[in-house]
Amino acid sequence: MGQTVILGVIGSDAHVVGITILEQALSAAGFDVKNLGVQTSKDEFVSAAQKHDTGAVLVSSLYGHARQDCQGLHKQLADTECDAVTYIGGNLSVGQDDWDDTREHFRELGFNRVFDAETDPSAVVSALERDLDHRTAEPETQRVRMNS
Ligand code: B12
Repeated sequence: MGQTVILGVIGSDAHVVGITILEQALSAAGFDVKNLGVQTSKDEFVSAAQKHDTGAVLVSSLYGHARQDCQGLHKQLADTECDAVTYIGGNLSVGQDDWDDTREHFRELGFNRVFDAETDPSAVVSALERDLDHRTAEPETQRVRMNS
């Protein structure tokens, strides 16, 4: 089993399709995904991160309230001495805000990486593999049958 990754949709947000796709992609890549589902509070992210001694906390938000919902999350994680990498992704602002400003805002909140709504799940897998130095199991060496 690979490293544990916590995944969930923060706040009152009920958009479930994105995290379902991410869960499938991350599980297929060998991560042990704990999907907290939609409408997950900050406290639930923090206690799940603590309980599973997770390598990464992945926060999803689609409905436009991410800025408010994520306030204080990193302080709560730090208070529990959680050193997981944190990513956020989805539709992170209301309307057509400038993406550079949006990314900068979430970096300032403490997120290690910020992903937009066009994110391909394979990009998330690659980033996590790099950040967690995640190594997928070596494929079994094929035995070569020697003909006598
Ligand atoms: C389907 C949908 C709904 C469904 C959700 C059904 C369900 N249970 O999932 C329903 C009808 C319930 C709904 C409700 C609402 N919705 Co809606 N919804 C959508 C819609 C059309 C598609 C979302 C979707 O499933 N996309 C497909 C998945 C695969 O993509 P994704 O979610 O974006 O996820 C990908 C990436 O974003 C990224 N990603 C996502 N999360 C994360 C996390 C991490 C860590 C990473 C790395 C990547 C990542 O990777 C995913 C895979 O590629 C979008 C518009 C759109 N085209 O995106 C609006 C949209 C998200 N909804 C919107 C709104 C406003 C609402 C409501 C507030 C409307 C209302 N007034 O009631 C409510 C909110 C209800 C709530 N409490 O959440 C707005 C948000 C606007 C904003 N942010 O500025 C959008 C953008 C529509 C719009 N253009 O206005 N919605």
